[in-house]
This record gives sequence, C-alpha cells and structure tokens, in this order.
Amino acid sequence: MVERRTLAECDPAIAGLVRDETERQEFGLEMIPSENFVSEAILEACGSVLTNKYAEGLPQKRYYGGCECVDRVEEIAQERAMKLFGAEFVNVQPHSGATANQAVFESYLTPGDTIMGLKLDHGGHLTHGLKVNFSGKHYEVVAYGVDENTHQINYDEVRALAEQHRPKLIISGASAYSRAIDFQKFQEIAESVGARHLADIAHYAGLIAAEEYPSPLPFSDYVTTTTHKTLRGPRSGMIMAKEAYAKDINRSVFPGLQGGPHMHTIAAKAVAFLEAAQPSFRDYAKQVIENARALSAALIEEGFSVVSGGTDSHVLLVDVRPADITGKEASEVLDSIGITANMNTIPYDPQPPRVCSGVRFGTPALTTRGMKAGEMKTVARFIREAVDHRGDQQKLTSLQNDIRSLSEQFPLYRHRLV
Ligand code: DSN
Repeated sequence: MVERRTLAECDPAIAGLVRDETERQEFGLEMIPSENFVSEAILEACGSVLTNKYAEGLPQKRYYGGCECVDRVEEIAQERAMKLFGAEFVNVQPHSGATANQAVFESYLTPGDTIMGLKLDHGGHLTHGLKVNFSGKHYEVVAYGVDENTHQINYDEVRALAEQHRPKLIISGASAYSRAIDFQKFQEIAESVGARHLADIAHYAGLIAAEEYPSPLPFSDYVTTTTHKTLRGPRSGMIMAKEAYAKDINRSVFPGLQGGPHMHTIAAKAVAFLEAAQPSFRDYAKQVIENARALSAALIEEGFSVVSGGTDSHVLLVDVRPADITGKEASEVLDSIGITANMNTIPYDPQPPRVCSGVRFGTPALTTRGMKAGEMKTVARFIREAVDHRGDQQKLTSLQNDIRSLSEQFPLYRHRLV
C-alpha cells in the first residue's frame, strides 16, 4: 500500500529543511537574477502523480503503455510554448538549460568542430565553450568578449572572429549581460560565414514572452532556454528551432541524451506557459525591467559603479570596487543579513574568479513579491550600509531586522509555514 503519512510524519529531517528553506525564501530578499518564485499551481503540478509515469518517446509515439494522459500534457505544453514564443518547433523534454544546449550541439556538430560563444568572465555561460565543460572539451572554442570601454558586445569583433575562424555554430545569449542583445545581427553574421546560430535565452525568456526584450524568434536556427528564471516556471529547459531541424533535435534529446521525460515537470511547464500568456505577466515583465533600472540608478547614487552604466533587462552587474570591497566579501556580508546575490567577475576583472570585483543582482523574484521602484531604492541603501558596516555586528543585525520587516510586507508562501 502506498505510504499515506505526510512528509513531516514520514521524514522529519527533510520536512524540517523544506520548512527552513520556505522561511529563508519568505523572510529574505532573493536577488539572484536566475531565481524566481513559482505559483501554487506550478508547485502542485510539480508535486503531482505524473512523477510516477515513464513516457520515453514523443506524444503518440511512446515506448510505454498508459501514456494517454501524459501525451495530452506534453502536447498542450508544446502548443502553448510555440504560441507564446512564435516558434516553428519545440521539444519540451530537456531537463535543464545545459542539457538543452548539449542536445543542440550533438544534433548538429561533430567533436572538433569550432563554436563561438561569449567568454564566461565577460558574462557568458559554462555551456558556451568553457574549457572544463563538455562544450569546451569536445569542441574548438573561439570566445568573443565585450568591449573594454562600453562593456557591451562589439558586433564588428564578433563578425571579424567569425570570418577568421569560420565556426559551425555561433552562440548568443548570456548569464550576466544586462543589455539588449541584437539576435538578428548574430543570425546574419552566422549566415554570412555558413554557420548556424543558437540563441540561448535562458535569462531573458520571460521578458521575451512578454515582448519586453528583443526576441530571436522566428529567425534563429536554434533557441534554447531554461524555464525557471524570468519565465517563472519549474526548474527545467526546452529547445525551439526551425522546423527543418526538428527530427535531429528530437533524436538528440531522446535517445541521444535523456531517457524518460519528467512528465510532472512538463505539466508544470505547461502551466507556466499559460501563466506567461496572461496580460498580468506582461505587467510583471515590464515591472521587472523598471525595477532593475531603478535599482541600478539607486546603486549608482549610493556610489557603486554599474557595468555598462545600466540595464535593459532583469539583471545588473555591479562593480563594488568603489566601496573598497571584493565581490566575494560583498556577497558574503549581504548573505549574512538576508540579501541573496552572487559574486561575479566584471569584464576585464583584475581579481581572480573566486574573489571577483562584482556582484550580480536581479529583480525577477522581488518583483514577483510585488516590490516596485520605491523598494529598490530602499534595498540599494541596505546594500550600501551593509558593505560600509561589514565589521559592525550590531548594525548588521539591525539591517537584518529591517530586511525581515520589508519582506513581511510582501508575503510569499507564508501559509506553508503554519
Ligand atoms: N546558473 C545560472 C545562472 O545563475 O545564471 C546559469 O545557468
């Protein structure tokens, strides 16, 4: 018989940790730009009995019986994703953004082929060609950077590198790049050298769905994304592509890389696509960007320097050197008072990656709680005060209390704590 006790009755250790994490999320300020808070409906889908089902293959073409319900779930997820982004084709099975990128690589490239991507320490991603990642181990990597003065992508440099090295794949997209990316230009450069273009929109997907950030669809060869950042869905990934590449992508995901798809997560992705198609989500995305701009302006007013001078998205990269502190020290002191962010290299960083001169902040999670520009000003002040009083425990405790009071005004999952 199936175990019917609650999690708390059955496993108090894990239940206690889930409760502690709920409390941490509820009473702190989540400012990691790749994190967000999903709806109760998405949590319900993630925790549903769909986790029990094997469904290797694609809808109506499975290797297991009993797939009639999950077939419809996956079809609905596909239909909603294609409509939301204007895609010709989608595969909603990748378990993560990294897997989605790997599946694209394997569908088209041969080990030893040349790829181009943004350098990790200029805002790129591990899977865009880092030496210790599959993308850097199996492929020749030509990395482009951002301009030393503007800290923005220099498309002339991208074009020159592409002409010189003739890559097979050019990757656009980033993890710590706040400005609008000209995806059309990337596609044009790729086509001009006979390469294909992969736009990795993991960070920007929700803003793109809301038409608040440039879209690489429908003209890009491949578009990959995670679903849990600005898109505010469950932790997962997906691939969109031109219809001509559909068969190769499908085979690359399964049986190439993955076995059974996680049907409970696919159901939750379907719910997220439905939520992102609502007018209220457009308002949300607009507010995310307004808040990021307000935070950026307020941090500059507090004496910090913001890489590239501002932001066009949900993320900003702050150079903390004017406060005489490293990125590592700044993120640690912020963590100690309940502001969660991450240290990050800034372009041309004089510090090594484990120390860094920057901190990366984002507004998707705070905006989900209902915070607006006024709160961003308050948060910028907390950040400055924490950094300035990093040795003063009394002041840090008082800031921690202020942060708890602010978060209490914007309830999240509090009902789950009682
Ligand atoms: N780790 C993600 C981020 O924080 O941006 C990227 O995969």
